[in-house]
Amino acid sequence: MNNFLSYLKEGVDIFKKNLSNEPVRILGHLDSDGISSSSILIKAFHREGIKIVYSSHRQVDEKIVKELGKETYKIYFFVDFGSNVLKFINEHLNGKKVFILDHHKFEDIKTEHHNINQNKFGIDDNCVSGAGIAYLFARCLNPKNKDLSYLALIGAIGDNQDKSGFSEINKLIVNDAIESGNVDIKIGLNFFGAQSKPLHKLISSSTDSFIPGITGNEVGAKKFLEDLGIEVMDKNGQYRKAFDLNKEEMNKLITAIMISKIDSKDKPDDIIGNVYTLKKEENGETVKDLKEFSTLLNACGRLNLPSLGVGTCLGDKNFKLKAYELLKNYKNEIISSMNWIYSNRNTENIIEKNKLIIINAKNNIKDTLIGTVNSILCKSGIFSDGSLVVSMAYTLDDNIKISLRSVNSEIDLSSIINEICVKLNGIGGGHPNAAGGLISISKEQEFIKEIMNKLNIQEISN
Ligand SMILES: [Mn+2]
Repeated sequence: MNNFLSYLKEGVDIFKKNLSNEPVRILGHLDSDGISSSSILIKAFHREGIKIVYSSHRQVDEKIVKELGKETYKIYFFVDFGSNVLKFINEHLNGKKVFILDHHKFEDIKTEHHNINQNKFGIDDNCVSGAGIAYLFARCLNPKNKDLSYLALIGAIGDNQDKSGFSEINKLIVNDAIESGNVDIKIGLNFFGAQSKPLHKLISSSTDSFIPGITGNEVGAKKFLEDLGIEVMDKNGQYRKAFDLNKEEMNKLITAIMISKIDSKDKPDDIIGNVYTLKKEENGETVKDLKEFSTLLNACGRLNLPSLGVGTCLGDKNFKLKAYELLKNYKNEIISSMNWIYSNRNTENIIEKNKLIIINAKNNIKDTLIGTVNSILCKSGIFSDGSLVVSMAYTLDDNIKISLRSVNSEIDLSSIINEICVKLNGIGGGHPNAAGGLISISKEQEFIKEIMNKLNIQEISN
């Protein structure tokens, strides 16, 4: 890790040397990690009086890099992506200073530019997020930026890096977040929505963890709480939330949930974990809980309004309220997408063969939501362990966006999707446990055939 940090410092020094009065160009990925990464740089540069021009993108490819080459900026930042287009950066951004702050695996190509990526130093892409690298860059630029560490945690949570506890570089960032006094870390219920959902809804709507009699059953959840002697409503007739419970009630609830999960396959302690909250926010604010904050940013990105996310990260109240409104729409879109899937099982749109599930949503699910929907689906408990779920949706420009997730399988999804998509003249990649790709709509049937072949072979060999 120290080698990585000294390499990063070299990059910061070169950046400082090359600064002028001209604006710095920042490009960021469109997801929660990309938006928090960009916000960190924007805030840090603002503090130094550095002007910026920012845009965000679903992915970066040769076309975008080529366009950038025509712009007159001298310094470019790629955050949470860019390591996949090193070749094109070499080709089209010659003579400019380019800083790539990315954590994805990449093909190591010689470059004059500054590819600041922990993979170079043998550190896995799960140990730090794009926002984490952007944060370390900012902190090195000015120690004052330590107060932005919470944004790095939001990025890491957005990339699911907290699932089995933060490691390596992320741990260092957690320490900064504690030291800066912004973030509170407590062991608590590991369910999504602790700030925004009433308690009975919180425990019944969890897709991370299945609790018999409670998951998907609000009435059951209410009864469960009442049986424990935990009031569902307060004296004013308002539904209580997790933070309204006293310590004794919370302990009782956690124990009872663990007991009811004893026979299930997931580890009972999945339901408790670190809960990260922002001290300065009021209870009940969506952005108080870093998990919910991260989802808010994802919603802004997926619905193509990343600036609302950046505004929220920078602390702008109006942007935040607009982002909340957007989050509502986002949830409704996801719910109707899930409903489409449930009502299309056993039709030609969904193939279910052994442990392979192929969902061809065509125009019925937004391409920007297909990955999220797929993730929720894999956590919902409807498919058995070891299942691989491929979801496909049409894009506006006649391509198909593909998402590949598994239900607790160790198979490297990223290499599977890469191999097939490249064979079909498309692109594919991602992480071992969450991968995706893009192919032309003309390859729809060919893709389905290829993936069926490929995964059946995988299944036998595993
Ligand atoms: Mn990322």
